[in-house]
Amino acid sequence: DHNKLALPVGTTLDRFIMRKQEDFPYATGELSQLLRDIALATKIVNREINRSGLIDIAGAYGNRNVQGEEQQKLDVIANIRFIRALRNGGEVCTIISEEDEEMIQTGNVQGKYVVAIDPLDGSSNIDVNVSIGTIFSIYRRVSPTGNEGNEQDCLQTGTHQVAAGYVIYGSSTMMVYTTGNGVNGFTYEPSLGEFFLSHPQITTPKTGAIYSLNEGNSNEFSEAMTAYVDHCKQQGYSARYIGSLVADFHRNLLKGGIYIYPATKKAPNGKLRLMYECNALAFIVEQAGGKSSDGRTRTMELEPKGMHERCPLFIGSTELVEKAEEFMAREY
Ligand code: AHM
Ligand code: MG
Repeated sequence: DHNKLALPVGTTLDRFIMRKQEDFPYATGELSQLLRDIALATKIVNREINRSGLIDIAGAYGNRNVQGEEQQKLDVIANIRFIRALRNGGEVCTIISEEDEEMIQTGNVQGKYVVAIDPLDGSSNIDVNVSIGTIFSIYRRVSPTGNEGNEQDCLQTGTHQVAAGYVIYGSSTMMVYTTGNGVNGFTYEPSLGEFFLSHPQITTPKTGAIYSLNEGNSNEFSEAMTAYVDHCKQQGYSARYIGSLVADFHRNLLKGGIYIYPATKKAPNGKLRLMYECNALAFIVEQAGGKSSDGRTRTMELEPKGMHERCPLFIGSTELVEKAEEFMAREY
């Protein structure tokens, strides 16, 4: 059965998506098209990001774009690019975006899919030339086609994701995604404008020696959380925190480790968003053999109540997440 053979390193993303579709004999190709739409938008956003350092220089000469508008911020540009690609692609009826309070109707009422996206995460890192990312989840709509998508379509639990991925705009640009059959990573070759398979079938180490959280908030931690951080230090783990979720997650996925954005006294649900940050990474980490929870409940089983809802995030190597959950379960 040739379809089940692993595809070689160097396979282009387009070819990879096409070949994977052949694994599902009744697939219509719509999900494949949707993934290609996202990849296309990613290339455009990548180009904008790479030029971002020059925008201020251009600005200093009073440059405006052709419409005479001031240059927009990159997270706004990324949002526009992804929405446009998903609208033009036609497979998506409704989008939830970190950048928009309300759901976005694409007008494609026949579209079978719903996308939740953080178009540019970690945007406070742009101005200082540090890695940033895009995060996305794809769901099949539950309401019948022919109408706009509704809240029920947008507020499914993470277990219903049909695909999820992220893009890291780092020293290289990479796209990592899953359709529920393992995780694959593709590295962008800018001179060719193509993503190539570079990290086939990613598995995350069962354990690791990196812990990633914002310890500046430690006065706001619960006793259980403080005890777990002490445990990490006693174990001699390295602290690594970029402050850019995708970059911190990506490093830990490859090297083994745990990323935590805990509940704090000021922010009892933490900071990160369930629908377009946590669920996607949870799907990926589980597909790579790792774990994700809010400290108690599996992330993908959390019942979403709102599109922009927050939840604590404990994600990474299975042994480390389980140990952290043990601490969180203790009474203090
Ligand atoms: P953003 O969506 O406003 O960009 O915030 C999300 C970012 C994550 O990338 C990162 O992990 C986290 O915020 C860092 O938060 P903090 O600065 O509180 O440690
Ligand atoms: Mg974000």
